[in-house]
Amino acid sequence: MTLDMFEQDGVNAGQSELFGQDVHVLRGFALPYVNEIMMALNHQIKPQSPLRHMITPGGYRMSVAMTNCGQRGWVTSRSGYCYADIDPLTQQHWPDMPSTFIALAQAAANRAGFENFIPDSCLINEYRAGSKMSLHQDKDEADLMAPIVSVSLGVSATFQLGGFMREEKTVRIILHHGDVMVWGRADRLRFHGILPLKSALHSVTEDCRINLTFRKSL
Ligand code: MD3
Ligand code: FE
Repeated sequence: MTLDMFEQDGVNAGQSELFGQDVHVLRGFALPYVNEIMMALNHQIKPQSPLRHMITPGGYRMSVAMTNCGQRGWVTSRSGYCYADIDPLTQQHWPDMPSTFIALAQAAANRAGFENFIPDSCLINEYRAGSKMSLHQDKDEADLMAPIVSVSLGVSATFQLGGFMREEKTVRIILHHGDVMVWGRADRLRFHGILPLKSALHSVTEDCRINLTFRKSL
């Protein structure tokens, strides 16, 4: 077990990096929101719609544990993936999207030049040592003009940003606690993934990485 370099959290806060035309990395942008996010996750969202390992259409158990909040949630099962109004685990609506989540997603989108972003879905991904997300495209959303905003919390991870075909070469971007990515327009359909998470500890999330992905699903 290594100690994630949490003493470095925020050293690059306020910096903004641009990859390609429309992939923005806003370093440390979420730091002011972390306490409220963790409170909402632990006391509101996870108790109501617990994290679970979903099954892919191919029959594999995802190594990332997931849940959602907001009007719709992204789900996968043997019968395919989709956005669903009802949590298949609880048979209830997903937990409400906390107002601080919406405020963070909108502020990040505005900073990256995407006005009027109103997410109706927030996917919550929990990575533990070894969890990964293979290269894929996000293309289950009806409106491919809307951006996507993703928030990284806890243990750092290596993000892979590829091209528009799986075979194209990828660049690696390390995402730290508090970093926010916003992408859309020309880069909306790029392949991307997360390399297997290293075993590490972080003062806020202990042994995991949490990613919030805000989308407009309809
Ligand atoms: C796509 N999650 O849930 S989001 C997902 O960190 C997912 O959990 C990852 O991919 C995670 O579908 C990464 C971040 C992301 C960032 C930049 C992109 C996806 C991107 C740029 C272009 C296309
Ligand atoms: Fe994705």
